Amino acid sequence: MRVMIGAAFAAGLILSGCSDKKAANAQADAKAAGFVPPSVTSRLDYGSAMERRFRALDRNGDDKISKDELPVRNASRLLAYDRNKDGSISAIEFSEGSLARFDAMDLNHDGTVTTEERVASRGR
Ligand SMILES: [Ca+2]
Ligand SMILES: [Ca+2]
Repeated sequence: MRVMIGAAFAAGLILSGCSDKKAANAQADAKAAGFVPPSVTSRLDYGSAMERRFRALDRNGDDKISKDELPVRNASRLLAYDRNKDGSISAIEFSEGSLARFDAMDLNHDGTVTTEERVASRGR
C-alpha cells in the first residue's frame, strides 16, 4: 500500500511537472507571437519602478551601476545612459535615461505609456 501511494505521489509529481512545462511553453508561445499583456504605465509608476530596478542592479550599494553590475540582456542600452562616460551609471543618469526612454515610448505625450505605444515604439 505504501508503495502504491509512493507511486501515485511520484506520478503526481511528474504530472505537475508536465503542466508546469506546458505553462512555460504557452508563455514562450505568447512571447514568440509578440503578445504583451495590456497595460498602462504612468510616468510616475515607471520612475519608481526604475528606481527599484536601479537599487536591485546596484548590488554593492554604491549608488552606481558599474559594468559588472549591468544585466547581460540590456547592457548596451543601459550603458548609453552613462552620459559622462565614466564607465558606470549613476542614479541620476539612470533615472534621466530611463525617463527619456519612457518619453520616447509615450507617443502622444499624455504621460502614460499604453501597450500599443510600447509595441509601436519597439518597431522604431
Ligand atoms: Ca554599484
Ligand atoms: Ca556615468
